[in-house]
Amino acid sequence: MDPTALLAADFARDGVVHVPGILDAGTLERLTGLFDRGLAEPSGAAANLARDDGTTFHQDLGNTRHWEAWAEVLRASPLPRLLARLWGCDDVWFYYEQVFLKEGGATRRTPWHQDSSYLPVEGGQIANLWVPLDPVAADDALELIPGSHRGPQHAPSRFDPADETAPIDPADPRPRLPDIEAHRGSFTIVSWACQPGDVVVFDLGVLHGGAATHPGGRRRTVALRCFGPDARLAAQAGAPSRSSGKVPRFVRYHRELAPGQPLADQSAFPRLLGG
Ligand SMILES: O=C(O)CCC(=O)C(=O)O
Repeated sequence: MDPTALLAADFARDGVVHVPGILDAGTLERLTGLFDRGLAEPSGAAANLARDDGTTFHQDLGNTRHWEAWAEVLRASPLPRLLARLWGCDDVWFYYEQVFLKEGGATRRTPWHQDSSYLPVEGGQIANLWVPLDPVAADDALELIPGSHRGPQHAPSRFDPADETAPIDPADPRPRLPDIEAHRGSFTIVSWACQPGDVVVFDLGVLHGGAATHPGGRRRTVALRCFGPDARLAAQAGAPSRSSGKVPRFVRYHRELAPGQPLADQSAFPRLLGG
C-alpha cells in the first residue's frame, strides 16, 4: 500500500502524523539559514516567552519580509505534496511561519494550546508543519492530543507562567483550556523524539504543548503553517488573539477578506502547489 495513503488515514483520524526523514540535508540547510535570518531581522511581533530566569524562549511569527524565501524552500521540498495527499486536494498555500528558540538552561514548557484558537479561520485544511532543526530527545518533544481537533475550540492561553490555562480575554466565550499538565493521566498524549529531517504535521485544531529543553540543550524549531482550498475566514471573524500583545503584520491580510471567503483569495499568501 502507498505509505502516504496510510499517513492520510492516520491524519484523518488523529489530526497528527510524524513523518521521519522527509527533508534532505540541503533543505534543512536552507531552512536553518532562514531561521538565522529571522533572528537577525526579527518582526515587530518577536517576544521572549521565558520565565524571568535568564533562559531563552524566543518566538517570532509572520515575518512577511521573509515569506517568499520560506515559500521557495517549501516549493522545492516534498511538503506541499505531502499536505495535498493528507488533505486530498491539489492546491496548497503558505500561511505563515513561526520560529522558536529555546536554550540557556531548563527552559519553560510551551503551554498547551490550539493554534486555531488564535486565528480567525475555519475549515479542515489548515496545518502546522513542525520542523525541528536540532535533534529533539523524547523528554523534550512536542506533545499532542490526537483527535482533539474534533473537540471544542478553547479560549487561547495567554502563556502566563502563573496559570497556563488563563485566557487572553477573560470574556472569551469559548471554554477555558483544561489543565492538561495537572491531569496528564486523563489524556491520550503522543510525542516523538525527532531528528533533523523529520516533520510533525498537525491540524491547527489539535491541542499541543511541551517541548521544554534541559541545561546544555538548544532547540530550534520552525512551524510552517499552510492551508488548502477549504480554509476560510471564519464566519464570525473577530480580532485574532495574541498572547504577546504584539499583533503580527500579516494579521491585517485577514481584514481584506469577507467572512466565509477562502483564504486562497488573499494573494498575499504565497501559493506552494497547483494553480
Ligand atoms: O516548538 C515549540 O516549542 C512549540 C510549537 C508550537 O506550539 C507550535 O508550533 O504551535
